[in-house]
Amino acid sequence: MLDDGRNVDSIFRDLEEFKKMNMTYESGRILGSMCTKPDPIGLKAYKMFIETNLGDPGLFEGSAKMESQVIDMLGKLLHLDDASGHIVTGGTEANFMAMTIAKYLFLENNSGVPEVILPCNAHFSFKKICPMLSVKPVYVPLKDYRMDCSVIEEYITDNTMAIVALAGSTELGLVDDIARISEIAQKNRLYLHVDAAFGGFIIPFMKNDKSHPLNFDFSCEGVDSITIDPHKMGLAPVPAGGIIIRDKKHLEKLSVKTPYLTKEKQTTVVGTRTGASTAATWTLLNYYGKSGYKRIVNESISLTKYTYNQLKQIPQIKLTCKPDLNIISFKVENMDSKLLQRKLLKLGWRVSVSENPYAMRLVLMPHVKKEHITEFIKTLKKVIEEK
Ligand code: 0PR
Repeated sequence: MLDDGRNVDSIFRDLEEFKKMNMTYESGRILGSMCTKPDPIGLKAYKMFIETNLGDPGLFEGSAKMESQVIDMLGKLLHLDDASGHIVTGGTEANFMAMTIAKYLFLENNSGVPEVILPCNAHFSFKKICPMLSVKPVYVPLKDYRMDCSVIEEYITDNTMAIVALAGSTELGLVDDIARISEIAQKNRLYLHVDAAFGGFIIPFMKNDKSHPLNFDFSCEGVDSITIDPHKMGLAPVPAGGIIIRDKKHLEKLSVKTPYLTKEKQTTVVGTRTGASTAATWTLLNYYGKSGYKRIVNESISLTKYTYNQLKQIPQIKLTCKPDLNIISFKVENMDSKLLQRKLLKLGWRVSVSENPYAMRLVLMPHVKKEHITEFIKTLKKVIEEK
């Protein structure tokens, strides 16, 4: 740090330079991100509440009221009346809270090392959470890229504290058979957490496909908690994650006394935490309503179908699976995916490569429009043909 401060104009000139180094969502060239350009209405609300701290809610009672209304709205969206939960920093923190609750419940009646059963394709946040909580992860293999429900029970032991299932896997956007997993959890009296960090703001707004229903929420009676992130398909600015909990008593397991604050206790991991994310989410839920989100989601789903069909017509391309949501995975014959990724990057396109399966991954978020895809397909064909 300098001894004396600097001239504000020169600082902002530097800031402009830093900003130029960033990619922008508007360019339509970010094809591997689960975040998108924040909606301007949400952003306006975010800025309006930027100084608020939900860690001391007695000072910001309006913000605290908004948070409880957001949790109520998200609960109802997920078919749960009287939900409890919080707006948190993201999916990682939401999953962390759910796993902590499951561990505390387990320890009430057991003394062994707790185990959590989760699909092999669970998000890497669980690779952080399990060691932090000293919980043993037990990975269940996949069948057709989804958790293989037929073998889950083989992995249950006396030390199993919970099952985790996915509604929108990170790599392929696929949804596990939550209805069936919910029955398994109920039968074995196990805590069930659904990681719908990505799918939570998509599935409730999709047209229902009767031949392939995506039941994933609290309508499945065994589901105890759900991660649902506004900063993904909810269009809220980062950071905005959501944890929704069926049983109020479960959230209370996280309760810690905060004697000198304006409220007696906290049930979040983070102490000082912004009320801006809650304000943005509250605003967007009210502004769009179900019909607005349906429009946004269905535009992304239609573009996904269009892109899928375009890619299908390229003979060298092999698509991994039919998408459930707005993620497409593919390989190019005789071309390494990382090499293709680098070539596309040189041409200005940011595509990610998934590990399992090892393949190119496109996430069709709302900032991606048809004209970007047309341009991208043209570039992709050129790169493939140059080989
Ligand atoms: N659960 C699932 C299913 C996820 O996909 C993610 C993040 C998380 C939990 C964790 O959420 P937070 O990152 O909010 O803690 N999935 C994306 C991923 O890892 C996050 C992301 C978003 C990555 C934007 C890149 C990016 O540009 O791929």
